[in-house]
Amino acid sequence: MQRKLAAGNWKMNGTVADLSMIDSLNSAHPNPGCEILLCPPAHLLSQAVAQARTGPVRIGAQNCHSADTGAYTGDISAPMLADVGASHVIVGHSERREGYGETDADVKDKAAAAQAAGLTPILCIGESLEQREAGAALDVIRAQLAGSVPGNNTAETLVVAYEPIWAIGTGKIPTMEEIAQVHAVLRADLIDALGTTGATVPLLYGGSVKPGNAAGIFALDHVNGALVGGASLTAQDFSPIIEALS
Ligand code: G2H
Repeated sequence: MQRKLAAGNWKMNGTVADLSMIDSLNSAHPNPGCEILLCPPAHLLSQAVAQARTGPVRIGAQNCHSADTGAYTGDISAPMLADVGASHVIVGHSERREGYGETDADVKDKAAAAQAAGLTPILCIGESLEQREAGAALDVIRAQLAGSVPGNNTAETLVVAYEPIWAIGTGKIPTMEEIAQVHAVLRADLIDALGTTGATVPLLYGGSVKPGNAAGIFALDHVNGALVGGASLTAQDFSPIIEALS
């Protein structure tokens, strides 16, 4: 059985005042049927961790460097994130792959660094619209999975998120059949690569998940939760998504 995870990715949004959302989620979901994770920007992590302590909400980061320390101005390492109490870190989001040229090898190194620091990487993969229209979606995501998953994994130390790039922040989502097809292929590949661990690694869908479409997506086989962007910025939007998964 896979763990269920509702993960919010705030991207470059959020202020100290917005962290009050953590209190709202902690009181609204005292015993949730899924893990709840919020990934605010790095400057809010310490305070978010402190604020989350009284309930089930956990705090993750949006990126890490693959080195532990060094002359990397502006970067943050996985041990630093663990030091402030983060539990997860997103790696390989398409906004990092596209905007910062991160390759599968970079993502694999970051995921391995996260695991070595005791963090669970949420490893993102997904095809562009051009790749989907060319009929190459499955080949692209399978290659990204094969190239990005680090060597040593347990069901507790890896989460994979399928995020079609064209669905991110656009309000468009694939058909339920398309999501189900991709997740079935990813599950099979994870089992091939990781054996029994691959059967239990949580597989998330991400890309324009909203209160109105979450239940339909969560009903699909091999969908164990969601990586949510825009709809994770307020408790009003994120709570019903958590409830749909619980
Ligand atoms: C995809 C998702 C969060 P949104 O990037 O990872 O964002 O839900 O806004 O499409």
